[in-house]
Amino acid sequence: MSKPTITAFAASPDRGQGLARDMRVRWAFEEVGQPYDVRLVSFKEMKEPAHLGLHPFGQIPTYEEGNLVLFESGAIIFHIAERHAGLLPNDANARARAIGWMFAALNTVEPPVVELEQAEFIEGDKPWFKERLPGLKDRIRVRLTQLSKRLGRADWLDGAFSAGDLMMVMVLRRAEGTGLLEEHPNLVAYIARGEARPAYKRAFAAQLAVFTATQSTG
Ligand code: GTB
Repeated sequence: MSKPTITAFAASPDRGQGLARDMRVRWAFEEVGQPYDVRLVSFKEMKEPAHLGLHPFGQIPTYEEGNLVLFESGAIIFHIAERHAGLLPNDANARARAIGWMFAALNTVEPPVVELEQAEFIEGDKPWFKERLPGLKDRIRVRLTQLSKRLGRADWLDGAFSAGDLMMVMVLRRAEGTGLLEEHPNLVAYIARGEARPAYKRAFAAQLAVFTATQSTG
């Protein structure tokens, strides 16, 4: 495999908190020990033809490796996990379940979290937002409660750490600041277990370095 290149925000809107979706791809690379390059793109560049040729929706992250171009963090992590040991179990059924958790993170847990985030961003100053907020939070609360029950006292969602956990931890991190995670101490501990992994720490430091560099150079 030639060294892959991914794209990430040149100017991190989260100020280095590791919430943008290149963080999950960086973490996957670190878990499997695959070196990678990063090309930083501005918001303007993301909407220009060169980047749109890689990503039809003009977003990050993208993945380039030889002739292969991928977009969508889920597809990229699945690709990395398919080609390297360490993110998906060998047993066929366990592997299918781990992939199922990746989809659950992206399709079932992430949407209400993103909906709240976007509503705050787009409608936060509108008179109706205050009335909408409890409903938006309840939709997240339902999923967190169900997830918390399923996780119970286990370390990871289905046996050993997998790409399903990687994706779920990153999705849960996006709910930080809502006050909802704190209702489930086992989910808070689950996120902390993910963040304590050496691969996570290396990925976090790498994306933080982008923010730190842009700060120091103005
Ligand atoms: N479904 C796609 C995937 O999983 O790859 C979604 C990709 C996506 O939303 N990318 C975002 C993007 O490029 C960056 S991650 N946005 C620019 C655009 O659409 O024009 C989302 C994100 C952005 C900012 C923060 N933050 O500041 O905290 C967190 C997450």
